Amino acid sequence: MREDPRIDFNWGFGSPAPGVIGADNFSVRWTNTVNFAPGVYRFRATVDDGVRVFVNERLVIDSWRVQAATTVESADVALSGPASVRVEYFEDAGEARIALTWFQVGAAPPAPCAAARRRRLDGGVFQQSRPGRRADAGARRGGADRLQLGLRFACAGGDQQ
Ligand SMILES: [Ca+2]
Repeated sequence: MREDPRIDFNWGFGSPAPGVIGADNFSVRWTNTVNFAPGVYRFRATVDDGVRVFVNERLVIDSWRVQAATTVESADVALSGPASVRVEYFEDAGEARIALTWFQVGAAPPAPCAAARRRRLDGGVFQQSRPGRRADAGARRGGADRLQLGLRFACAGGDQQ
């Protein structure tokens, strides 16, 4: 195990760990949790030979083959907050190289329940907070949280709060 600050290696005909790993026929797996600002991202890998990239366990780049240096890009991936990123790499023979970057290509898409949330806000979410269990909980935490309680309620069934 070792830590690399970034994935950007050009080992050429050499080994990633001389004396430990040979120059050919090896594989590497990097894992990390990355905190993404809400947005739409693309992942890009330049690789010789094969690479697979998983984001939140979803395969976003699949180029698992023997090949000369090739640049491959994922489709758009919507992310918000921490996401697991796993990169699997293998070298068959000859030159070895792997670089991974990602970049934002757009603003965050609306959450699944964002429209419902807006409707609820327009309709006066504060009226949801009449005396009762939820209102009591909100009152203890202050007005802002009372609004949040209403939002959570509005989004019940969605996968975002
Ligand atoms: Ca190679």
